[in-house]
Amino acid sequence: QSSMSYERYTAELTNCIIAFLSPILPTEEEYRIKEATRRQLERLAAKVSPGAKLLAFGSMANGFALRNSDMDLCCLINRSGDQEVHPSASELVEMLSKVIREETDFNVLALPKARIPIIKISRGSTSELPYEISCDIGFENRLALENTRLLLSYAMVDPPRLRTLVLFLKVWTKRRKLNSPYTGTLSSYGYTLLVLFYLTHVKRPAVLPNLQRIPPTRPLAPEEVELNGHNIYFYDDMATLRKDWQSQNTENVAELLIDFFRYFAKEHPYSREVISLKTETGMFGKDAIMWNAELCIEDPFQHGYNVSRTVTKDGLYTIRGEFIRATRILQNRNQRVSAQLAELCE
Ligand code: 3AT
Ligand code: MG
Repeated sequence: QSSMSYERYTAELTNCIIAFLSPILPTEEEYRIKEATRRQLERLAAKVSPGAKLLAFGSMANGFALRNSDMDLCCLINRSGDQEVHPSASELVEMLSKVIREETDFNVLALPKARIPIIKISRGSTSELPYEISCDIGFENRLALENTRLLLSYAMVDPPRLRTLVLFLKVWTKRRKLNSPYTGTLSSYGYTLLVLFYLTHVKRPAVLPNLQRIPPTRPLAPEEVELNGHNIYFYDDMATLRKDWQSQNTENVAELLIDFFRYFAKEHPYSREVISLKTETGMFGKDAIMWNAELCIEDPFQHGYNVSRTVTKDGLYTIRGEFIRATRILQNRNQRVSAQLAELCE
């Protein structure tokens, strides 16, 4: 096939992907209702601990949300007050879940004994409020707020391509049942890191710069560099970056998606390398002790922490099988692009 027809094909597939996503993005109204819910819960948290804040993280805060995605909330306790002793996360879970039960109509599940104590709340949709709410409240999870800000900053560097790719992969992984860390596959956060790795470190010319390796242009306060012993620095002056950094890569979303599937189907050295966004090359060699999991993706901030530790041997086999299937479907040009997308997400 000539390159012209490939160009036309990928342009058409790109449009089709954008059209496919548009009806499943959250509406303004959904954002408003979720924000109102956050504020309602924040008022209740302040009753339990004066000055407490409830901040959104995850997809509702980083620009990678689909319609009806869960809300991830993080409760930050005001520690500047004069109280000597602060309640533990488990105690906060007990206290706040009680107040939420008493004062709202949410279903509340408190998990004070979990490794990371959280409150899960939910409410079905009603005729007045046609939105389901499903929300996790955690405590003092400041690293999650920072990695949310990192993802948001990447989303702002190249909104059309990165956002479209991540959103499409989210739909695809959910429809193909590859998005369940509890049963051996990978979380949305993990897939998002794969896309960032691919766009920053695999694709040439790179689509994204490595924000964690661009030197700061102003003096930094200590709390911008370190959090609980983790280096959380990344370049976040997006106004300047958008002037200074222009990707030389002109590929469209479909070309990038096809090559993403091909790379993770056939090329990625799963058994040898750890993916690590913050490094110069995006990878370092596995060692037998720390990095012995099937799939290794180091968290951008938590040194030595494998985001994909939930992925089992079977899980990775399934995921790779799906990358191969996707590559095959997108190679079959006898189908219309809309039919390709439908088959891909069947
Ligand atoms: P959905 O739209 O809910 O599918 P999401 O973007 O909200 O996707 P997740 O629900 O997977 O992503 O995760 C929400 C946030 O929780 C993202 C990140 O700040 C934190 N997080 C999730 N998984 C991990 C992990 N394994 N390690 C560290 N942080 C994590
Ligand atoms: Mg989420």
